[in-house]
Amino acid sequence: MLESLQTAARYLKQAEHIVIFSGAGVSAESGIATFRDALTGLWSRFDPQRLATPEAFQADPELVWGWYEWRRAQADRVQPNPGHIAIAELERHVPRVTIVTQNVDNLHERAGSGRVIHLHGSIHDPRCFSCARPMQIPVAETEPPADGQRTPPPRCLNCNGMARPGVVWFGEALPEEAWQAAWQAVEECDVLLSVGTSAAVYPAAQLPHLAIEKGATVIHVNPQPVETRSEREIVLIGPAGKSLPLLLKKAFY
Ligand code: BV8
Ligand code: ZN
Repeated sequence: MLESLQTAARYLKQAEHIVIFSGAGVSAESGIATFRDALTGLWSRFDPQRLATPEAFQADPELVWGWYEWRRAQADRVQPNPGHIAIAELERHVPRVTIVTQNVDNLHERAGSGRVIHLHGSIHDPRCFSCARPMQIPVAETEPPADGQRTPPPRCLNCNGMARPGVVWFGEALPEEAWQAAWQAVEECDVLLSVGTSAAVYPAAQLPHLAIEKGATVIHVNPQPVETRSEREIVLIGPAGKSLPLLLKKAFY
């Protein structure tokens, strides 16, 4: 690990433009379960890939809306962790930093990161399922029960349609502008820091491969081993909340 940390720090120090490609793992130490663990209680018997779809919402809006409201309340209750904070601090040392997240929480923003590209939308931007009009829906005052509850989605004032979470469900296209901006940033970067993702979801998971193709160095930060295919990939095994502060210390202090 030490040798890879030193090598990674050297690339970070020389970088002009870094892309941080983050997944659910970067929010794990804040207490937000990763996508696959986000199904407890009421939802534990569901497969997330089946629940995070327009079909599931149309079949049972109260079940799906309840799941997202439980997750939204959880995201509001937790704090950014040292991993998010180290990522925000990078902007003080590297001329150009672009954050491309698969996450639907706003912990990068709350840690102080400037521009954050959300490939899979945001749980904080509900909108009307029918007319797509943004809807301001305060998070429930009362803490949702631990095992979650079915909740009828509020109705749109414009067309009486149901509120839906502002996330990209499986089978839905990624926001065009976000995808283009992410693709361009990855094409131009010197280093792509892939933090806390199993890179199992497409098209987002193409981005680290694009970085390698364009000659960048890819640094993976993950407690689990990551399979690599190029000698320009470095793996730092460990939780983001520990590895990222260490990496910045090595590179800039
Ligand atoms: C699309 C929002 C087309 C919702 C999410 C077959 C092959 C290839 C593709 C497909 C296929 N069948 C279907 C598809 C397409 C599908 C897809 O990729 N499916 C996969 C499962 C095979 N993709 C889509 O449907 C996409 N759309 O293709 O549209 C189209 C085009 C035009 C017109 C119409 C349609 C849309 C995908 C977006 C889905 N929405 N999120 C919600 O959150 O509820 S994805 C969701 O799952 C998360 O956002 C996350 O990105 C993803 C994975 O979740 P997790 O596994 O929890 O997180 P992650 O992968 O990041 O894993 C956690 C990692 O962290 C682990 O590696 C772990 O070791 C690590 N970790 C843990 N602790 C720590 C840590 N790391 C660091 N520190 C720690 N402390
Ligand atoms: Zn509407």
